[in-house]
Amino acid sequence: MKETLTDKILKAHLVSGNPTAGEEVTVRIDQTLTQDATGTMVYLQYESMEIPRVKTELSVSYVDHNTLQSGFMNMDDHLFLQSAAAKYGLWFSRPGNGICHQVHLERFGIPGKTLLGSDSHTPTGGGLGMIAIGAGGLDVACAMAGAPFRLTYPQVIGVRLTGELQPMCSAKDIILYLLKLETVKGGVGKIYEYFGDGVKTLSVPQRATVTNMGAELGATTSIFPSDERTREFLKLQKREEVWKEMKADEGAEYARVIDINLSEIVPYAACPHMPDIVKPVGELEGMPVNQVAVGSCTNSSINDLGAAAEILEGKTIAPNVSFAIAPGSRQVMLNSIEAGIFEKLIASGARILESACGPCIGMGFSPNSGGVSLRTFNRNFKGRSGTADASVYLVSPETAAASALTGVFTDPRKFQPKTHKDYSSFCKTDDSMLIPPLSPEKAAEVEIVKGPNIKECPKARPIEENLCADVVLKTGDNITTDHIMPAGSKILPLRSNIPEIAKHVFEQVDPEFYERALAAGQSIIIGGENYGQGSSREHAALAPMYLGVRAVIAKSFARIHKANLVNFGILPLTFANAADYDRIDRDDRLEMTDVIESLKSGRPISVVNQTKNLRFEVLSDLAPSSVEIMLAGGSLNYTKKMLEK
Ligand code: MIC
Ligand code: SF4
Repeated sequence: MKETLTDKILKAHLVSGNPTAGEEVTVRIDQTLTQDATGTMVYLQYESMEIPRVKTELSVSYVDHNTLQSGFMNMDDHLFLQSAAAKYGLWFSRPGNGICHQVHLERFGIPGKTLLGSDSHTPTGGGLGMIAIGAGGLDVACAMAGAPFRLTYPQVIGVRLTGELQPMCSAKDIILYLLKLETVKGGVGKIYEYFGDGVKTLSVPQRATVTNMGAELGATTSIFPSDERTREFLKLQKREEVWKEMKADEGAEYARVIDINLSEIVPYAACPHMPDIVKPVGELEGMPVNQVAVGSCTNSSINDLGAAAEILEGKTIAPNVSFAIAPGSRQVMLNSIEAGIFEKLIASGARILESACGPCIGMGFSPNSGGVSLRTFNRNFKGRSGTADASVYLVSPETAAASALTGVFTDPRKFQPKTHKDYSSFCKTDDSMLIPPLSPEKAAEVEIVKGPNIKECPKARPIEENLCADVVLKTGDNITTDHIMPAGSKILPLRSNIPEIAKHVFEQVDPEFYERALAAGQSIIIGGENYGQGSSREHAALAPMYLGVRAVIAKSFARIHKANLVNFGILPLTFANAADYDRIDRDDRLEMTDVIESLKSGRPISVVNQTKNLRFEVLSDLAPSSVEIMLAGGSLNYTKKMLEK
């Protein structure tokens, strides 16, 4: 049979199950990555499994999110993570070394391997021909402990690229165009596999921009073949020995094929407040801009900074614009200095930020009230920038730079710079901020350091046969994990302290949620379509669990969040008849009976709305193992038992 690249890699890693779209399978994980904001919980959970050393081929703990250290909490977390990495045999990427996805691509990714990361943009590794999947922290902890990763075998969508990008049009515009076509929920249960003649025209960092932001499609991941361009990239990274060719068989069958002619791609922008509200930049031209930022794991390679620098060379940004850049890694920063890119950017008026997530997650550089901010990032959810009423547009580095210069939304094709260089040969590697794993003997002596803000991870409860609880919140469609568990510089430092961070659950949606949920004791949330899209943060399940949320009934769920709900013992259910959504209100009392029986037999669960005296049915499409997890009281208990066996 002619196989897709996805099939080849997944089948080579298959541990159990039938590799057919929609079926549950488990796969072996070769590499893992964590970042600090999700990582503290990961290592607390790993610690409780009592496994002396990680069982993966390679695991890396990065610090890139919480690097704004106003107070002791963040640095305490960094030291905890450093000591846990030393104790359990991981690499540690020190704060300031760069964004996990950028550094992993440069220093660790290997074509054909599987990578599981506790961050939703882990699919960046797909740019190198890896199956790189974002997951909740607990799943990553389990993978480090040697457990295979459970996933629904995806549908493989082929994206055939032809033609070549035109000057000033960029990889970001390709993925924005795809988001326009497919929407933020179009990719649930799917892997986007790129193929065709156009592939070779894209460098690895360009491919990584596309696979990174494929996360916004809701996809399991995205992947490019590993070819001569991949070899070139790895050679520059002095890692050519890990290269191998990886591609789909000629004539492989995809569930569906999307054709994209790169020559027809124009500059696009995702408009407030969703990555799929995409318009050509031409339609937005002339709108005044207050702020511009180039960086994030989507667009912070040397060529991204170089493209911006070429537009700005010898000129000064508009007086109404504040312009910042955050290089993706120290390596990118050092090479950009050598290539003269930094000089051009600084001379044009750019503010230089640290190599970290920074403004992407609301860690500084928040826009002014009601401000318009153009960012080369991947998410523009309302309030994520730290300014509730700001309008954030997601654009390419070219559009960002052109608009910084003019002070208004500008199609970059108006600026054809004197030079248009490929800077990728500026590639001195820099591992000075990477600490390798210790030997098992030395690791055994390491003491794990925990500051006072690091509190134990609360435990899930097994589900019960009957559940009677109030609806504490009813939401609309596309609720993101940023709505459920906001981030930003004030809340992120509480990631290691669930009782404290729980006070902020749904804060922007309903400021009284916390008090009401606490008072209810146990409760149910009603959601619309694509509930829980966006980040992998398990805090969006953990903190509601801590507040007594026992079930979420929604029209549909995003993949990672649904898995996180199961991991922490919250039942994800969908309406058998979507119209029932309209017949429930906040504060209604719902009663479910025979829950366990129905889950096991796959029958719908019957729900009585006691307040309205109505009956309706909800469905659970949980695989048998997920039902087992719910019965065991969460994934940690379940995995411990499995590993003991
Ligand atoms: C994000 O981009 O939303 C984050 C912050 O990187 C998250 C992880 C987190 O919340 O810690 C993600 O994408 O998974
Ligand atoms: Fe960091 Fe932003 Fe990338 Fe998330 S999307 S990993 S916050 S740079």
